[in-house]
Amino acid sequence: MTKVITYGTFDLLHQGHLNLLKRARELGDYLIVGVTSDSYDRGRGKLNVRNNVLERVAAVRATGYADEIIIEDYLGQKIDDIQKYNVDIFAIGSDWEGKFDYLGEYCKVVYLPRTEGISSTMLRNEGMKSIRIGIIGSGRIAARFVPESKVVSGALVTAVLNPDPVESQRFADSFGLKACTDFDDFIAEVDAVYIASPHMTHYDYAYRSLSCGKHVLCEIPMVLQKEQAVGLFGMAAERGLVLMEAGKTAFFPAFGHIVTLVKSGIVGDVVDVKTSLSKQVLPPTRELDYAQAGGAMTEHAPLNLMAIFKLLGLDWSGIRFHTRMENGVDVYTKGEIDYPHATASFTLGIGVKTEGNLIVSGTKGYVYVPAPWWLTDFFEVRYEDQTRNRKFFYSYDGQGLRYELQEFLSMIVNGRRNCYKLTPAESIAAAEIIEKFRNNENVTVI
Ligand code: C2G
Repeated sequence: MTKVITYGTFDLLHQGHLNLLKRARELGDYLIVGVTSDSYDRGRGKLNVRNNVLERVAAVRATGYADEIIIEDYLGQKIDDIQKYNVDIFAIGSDWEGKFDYLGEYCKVVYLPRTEGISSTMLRNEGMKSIRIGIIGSGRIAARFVPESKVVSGALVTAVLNPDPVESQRFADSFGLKACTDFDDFIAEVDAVYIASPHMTHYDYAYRSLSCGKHVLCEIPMVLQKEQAVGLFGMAAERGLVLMEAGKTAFFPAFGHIVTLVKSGIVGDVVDVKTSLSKQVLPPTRELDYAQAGGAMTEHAPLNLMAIFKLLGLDWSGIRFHTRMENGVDVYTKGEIDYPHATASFTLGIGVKTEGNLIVSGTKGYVYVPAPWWLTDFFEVRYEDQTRNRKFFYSYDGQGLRYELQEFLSMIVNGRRNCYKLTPAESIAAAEIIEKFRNNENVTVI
């Protein structure tokens, strides 16, 4: 009996897939189809897959060509499968020509002709008009955002707003965008906005954009007061718009895995979460400017609080801060948060250097995420018995901003209005804690 194996995502199953499966089946007597898992696809940069793995497996089964269906979940699995299932032929479409020659050591490799004129990407884009995105602000993060947007299907950055005409034009020229200096001209050009302007301008821009019926993705910290956050999320809900805080790490593949592993009890009950993040900056810069709400808290608290909230929830009861101030700006702040059955702390610096790791301590073991934890692609679960330690790697692509944008777009396009990766309640709680600090509540100056 000749056994054939082939792999694919098989999203929005189409004639090209059918032809491929039929030809693969005809190469032998028994066809195994490896359907990629959702997390494996995300890991290899396929961010826009529409059908989930169960739907894709069902679609492949319905073709009648597969004698057996398996799930492909990790890099290198093909070699394992070929040996495990005693496969004679590995078949794949000719768009992969040459890429799988290395499997020739284990079985015969056949590249089958690809069907021209049809693809999942084409079907995904069909009837879907691009979402025109305007960027408010033209600084460092805005410049990183534009290239990232190119890999998210349906995203089209078209305009930039900066009241300074020279800045606006410079940014627009470097990315081929329309330069705007007036909000009304700008907002008329777009379906959604990405707010990447200085902190103090976020609320006003978000409010005005939502008032004009536009979806909003807003950089951290979204706002500096709880009531402002409550107001904006209320407004978005009332108008059926998406409002999302761009806490990038919350959308990283590895961070999502840490949360799900911890929730499933891999370290037992969580008793402590400790996060730290420092980025030293030199004057003159916005981060060190009191008038622009600079400081370690406004700069770094949102991501660190996000991690604490995701791991311990929102039923915290108290918070204390210790801080070092220079020229009215906190260059170092340590916060301690009380939970009914746990403790949490964050250590943030812009004028002080600390280690930048994340440690989740539990009754059975702990998760260690090395610096820079907020750009997570690796973490380790450690136990008293070191032989049980496990390391996990989940790479992210590019600058990592594509994941938050992909979620934002997916919510808009699919009419979904809830996002579990970073919820409104979590963003509101972050704003509340930043506000407490700025109001000097429980702050000890050191
Ligand atoms: N295919 C085809 N003709 C098309 C489109 C796709 O023959 N018009 C083939 C592909 O070449 C592949 C299979 O259909 O053999 C599945 O394609 P995808 O769903 O795009 O999956 P892919 O990303 O190619 O997965 O481990 C996964 C594999 O490496 C490939």
